[in-house]
Amino acid sequence: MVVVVALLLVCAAIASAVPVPTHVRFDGHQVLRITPQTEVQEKALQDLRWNHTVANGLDWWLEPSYVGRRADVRVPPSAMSFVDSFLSAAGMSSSVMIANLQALVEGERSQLKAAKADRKVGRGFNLDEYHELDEILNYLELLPVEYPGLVTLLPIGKSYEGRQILAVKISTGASNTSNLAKPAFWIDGGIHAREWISPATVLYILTELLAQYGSDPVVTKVVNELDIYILPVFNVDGYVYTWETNRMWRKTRSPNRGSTCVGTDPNRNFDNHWGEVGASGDPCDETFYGPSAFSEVETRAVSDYLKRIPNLSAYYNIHSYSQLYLSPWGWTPNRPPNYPEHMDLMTKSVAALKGIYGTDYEFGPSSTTIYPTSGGTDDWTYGNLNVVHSYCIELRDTGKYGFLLPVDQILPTGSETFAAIKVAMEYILPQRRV
Ligand code: 0X9
Ligand code: ZN
Repeated sequence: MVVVVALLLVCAAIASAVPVPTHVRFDGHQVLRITPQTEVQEKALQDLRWNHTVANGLDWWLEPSYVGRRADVRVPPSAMSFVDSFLSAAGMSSSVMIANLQALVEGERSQLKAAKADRKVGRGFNLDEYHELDEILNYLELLPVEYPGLVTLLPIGKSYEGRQILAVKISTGASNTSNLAKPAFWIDGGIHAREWISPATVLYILTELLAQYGSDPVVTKVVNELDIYILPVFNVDGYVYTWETNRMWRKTRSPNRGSTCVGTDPNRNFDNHWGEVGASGDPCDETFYGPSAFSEVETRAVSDYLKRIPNLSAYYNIHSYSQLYLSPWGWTPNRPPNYPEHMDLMTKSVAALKGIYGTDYEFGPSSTTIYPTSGGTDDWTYGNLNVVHSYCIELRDTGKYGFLLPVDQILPTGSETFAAIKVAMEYILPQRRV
């Protein structure tokens, strides 16, 4: 009896010492949509964005840009009256996209729980679910066993918190028709932690490329003729943090000197026009560009790896949401030298995407199609590595669920995006057939 009681006490002591992660709550947080109708309103919205965001705890799900273009912002209850009066002073109205974010977060969590219970009875890795980082890494590690001679694991580096940044390479081996390496095609997902549909879609693409190799003629051709590099989760620490603590986390998880705010936006941390337009110097802002270009161990690891890939011919950086297909530049509205080719590839790729379920995507250069940004991955691969076909895709949806895209949209998003990517893969082949 004494032993049992003592054991219980020891267990209780251990349990109390191990912190149970508590989830950040979003009770009463609303996501509002605001569309400026005049240039004066556009300026007022920029003022709200760049001068009142951190103080009011605003979180821009879709940054403000131009007259007639929507912007989405998460507003905590404490900031609601400030935002209301700010908008009415500028003669602007808003519509409610999400009335209570906490309800959506809880709905997602109970769905995840049910899916996890199902998996325990042996359903394995399912493409129609969102997965925790461990499950994704375990899945990747099995691929070279399942597809020997086709898949190799690429340990790109370690994150700030020491996690593996793991990519895979799909390749049938060296080209035997030329001395030049095959064209390399890179896709990464999960650079922004909360955009869960991004890793899910990248995993879909990876899986289908392997599953359809040898049966589908287009897949067989692109797999034979390209070296394909796939990194499903770029920002691993952030991704884990969205699962364990804060579903709305975006940035990395490295601390900032002189601030209690954590993290840098990895898509503002690349060394191309770093620290310029559409990025913040405030560590508490979601678009903090970091203390220096490539300050983040994750952006350093990925960029160092990209530099070493022979014949890198296409770079894809996958985000959500808004249904946009974006080409360089982000930092300037000026058209880059390859603008006609970019538009040609995007026209064909977006048409293939639409051909699956009729989903509409807008496309064009980042700066004018979404909003200006600097220090972005694709500007760096295009401008610094001369990767002509460097793109950023913003997946589903257009704002009904935003980052909380329901699981029943994972497979449709995967298959339409796969159609778009296959067209891009064929497009960059040396003997183009598209
Ligand atoms: O702001 C971003 O980093 C991207 N949007 S997101 O909502 N996923 O955060 C858009 C980036 C556009 N700029 C470039 N592609 N350079
Ligand atoms: Zn993003």
